[in-house]
Amino acid sequence: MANESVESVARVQRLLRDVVAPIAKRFAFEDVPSEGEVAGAPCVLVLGNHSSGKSSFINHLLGKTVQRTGLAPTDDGFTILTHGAPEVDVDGQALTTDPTLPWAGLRVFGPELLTHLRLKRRDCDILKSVTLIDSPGLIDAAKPESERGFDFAGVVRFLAARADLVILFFDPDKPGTTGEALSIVTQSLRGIDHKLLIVMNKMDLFKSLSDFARCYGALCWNLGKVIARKDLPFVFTTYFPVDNAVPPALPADEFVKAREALVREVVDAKTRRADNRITQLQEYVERLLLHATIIRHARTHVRSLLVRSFVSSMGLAVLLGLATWFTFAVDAAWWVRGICALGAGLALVHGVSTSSRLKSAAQRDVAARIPELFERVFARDLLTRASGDELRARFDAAAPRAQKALETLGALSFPRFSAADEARLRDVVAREVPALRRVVNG
Ligand SMILES: Nc1nc2c(ncn2[C@@H]2O[C@H](COP(=O)(O)OP(=O)(O)OP(=O)(O)O)[C@@H](O)[C@H]2O)c(=O)[nH]1
Ligand SMILES: [Mg+2]
Repeated sequence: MANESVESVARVQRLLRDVVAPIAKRFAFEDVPSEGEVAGAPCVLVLGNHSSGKSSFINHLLGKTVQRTGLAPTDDGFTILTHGAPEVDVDGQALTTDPTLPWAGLRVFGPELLTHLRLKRRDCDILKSVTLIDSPGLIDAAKPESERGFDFAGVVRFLAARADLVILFFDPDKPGTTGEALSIVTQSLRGIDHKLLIVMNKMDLFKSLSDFARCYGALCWNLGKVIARKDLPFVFTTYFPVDNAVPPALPADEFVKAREALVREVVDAKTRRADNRITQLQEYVERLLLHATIIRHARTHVRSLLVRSFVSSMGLAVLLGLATWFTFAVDAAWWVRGICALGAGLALVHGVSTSSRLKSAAQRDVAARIPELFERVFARDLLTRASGDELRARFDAAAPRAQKALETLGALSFPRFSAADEARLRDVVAREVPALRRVVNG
């Protein structure tokens, strides 16, 4: 790696450790990417429909059969392929507890994922420059977490955020119509267009040009519905030579060129690495800023509710207290004095007990009102910013975590999100990130 890239990766690590991590911790935000993750080898994540040829593609890259392939669903887990000898397989438990490996962050997805996760160390040339990740096939309906056993969309989001290249496979059988493929593109791959490559595989299966055109059109149509861009990304139309396949009916030259271009993209993933680490830092800080801002407003909302209720119930107690004092001053009848004193006492008790009840109710309530708060607080930005959609997408990604933090810990348990902390984070995005990009891109 060029010196500039090494320096910038080290700078990203320092910023995450010294500036960003302490603020993330204060606001119960996700852990910052570990130093191992930031410094780890370039990584390519392969996703796609069940049986679309992901494992065949990986075997093609490796130059030998490492991954099992077949028409029945063959992979129900994630396989990380890295370089090394001797060739060993490491299970999910071991690979997420090994401090020398950058995968400890996957433990948050629970033990069920660990049984669907393995690492294969193989002595293949391409693995010297990239780590490859094979994944379970996407299926017709987005399965709920209970069926997959772990948060599949979350794991894909986690891996995609760390990958330098994400390759999404489709095949003529299901050109983008799979429920899970569409939901993965909308939920987990949002905001990573810059490193997303789309592949339409098994071109050798087409018998005629019209079949090809219909399938290609269907894929673009379906992607157009979920990719929030004016222009569609380039689609690599290709096929991989597999055993017992009949020769392609359509002229194959362009498909072979696309295959070679795709392989080149994988080999060159390392050139994207420093840039992706900077993007990862930027996106993390932007998400954290939004998370802390949501908590700040939730906290202010709860506090002002409490202050208002306290002032109104205490106002009554103070008023009745003054009235009691007055009745004593004018030496009113004993029963008038008694009623006033009793009223003041009751108002005081009521005020104190209401505010403690209100405190827990308001904290529960504000967690559910986050979307409403967001619309109110960011109303101007959502209307006037060219990137209003982006802000909304970032909110959609940040809201569940903020909601959970507020529900479990309560808005009042968080410290104030100070102007100094906010300025520190904004400085990373506005000054440090562009400076790092200038160093990397020359
Ligand atoms: N004709 C043809 N067959 C292919 C091509 N790529 C893969 N296949 C075949 O399609 C079947 C599925 O391929 P896999 O590589 O196992 O697909 P996968 O995406 O890994 O499938 P899952 O792991 O089950 O999601 C296998 O029988 C492959 O031999 C291709 O380009 N053309
Ligand atoms: Mg497979």
